[in-house]
Amino acid sequence: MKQQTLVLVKPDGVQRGLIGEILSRFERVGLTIVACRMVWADKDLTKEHYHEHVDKDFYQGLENLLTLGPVLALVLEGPEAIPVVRKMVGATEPKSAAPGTIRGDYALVSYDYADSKGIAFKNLVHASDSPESAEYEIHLWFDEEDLHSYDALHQDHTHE
Ligand code: FUP
Repeated sequence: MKQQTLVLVKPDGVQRGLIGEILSRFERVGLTIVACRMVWADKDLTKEHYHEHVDKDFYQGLENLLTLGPVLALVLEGPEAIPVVRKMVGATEPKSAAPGTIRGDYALVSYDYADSKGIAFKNLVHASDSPESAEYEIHLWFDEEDLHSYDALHQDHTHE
């Protein structure tokens, strides 16, 4: 089942110069990039994106983090892309994210540490967690006409 999923390389990932490292991992497993856009999110877009978290204690920190600088917004496509990308991104808390995942390899902060400082933690990437959130998030960050589905040359070997 082919799926599309929304990924954000968040401002911490962009400012650390990790766009290339992160994108190459997604390309390497055989996912295709069907849309890509650099966006400096404002508070309204951040609220819409993280609408589930607006009432949480950590929301202000999360908003500060997402609006700190531009993000790279991407739509990735492939068979079961939503769970595959979540697996590659790793657990929400970098301290617990397994080595080999993006968060586990490039970040380290824990819930306790972030809470003690009153900050949201910098975990580099966002990835949609369900078909419903992917549908909502893709159309929040992109217009339908910006999505370009195509056949990758390696498709025969990765998923056909
Ligand atoms: P995820 O789907 O893994 O990005 O995680 P969530 O949707 O649960 O959380 C969204 C963002 O809020 C995470 F990227 C990190 C941040 N967060 C905190 O900073 N502190 C918390 O206690 C929980 C989440």
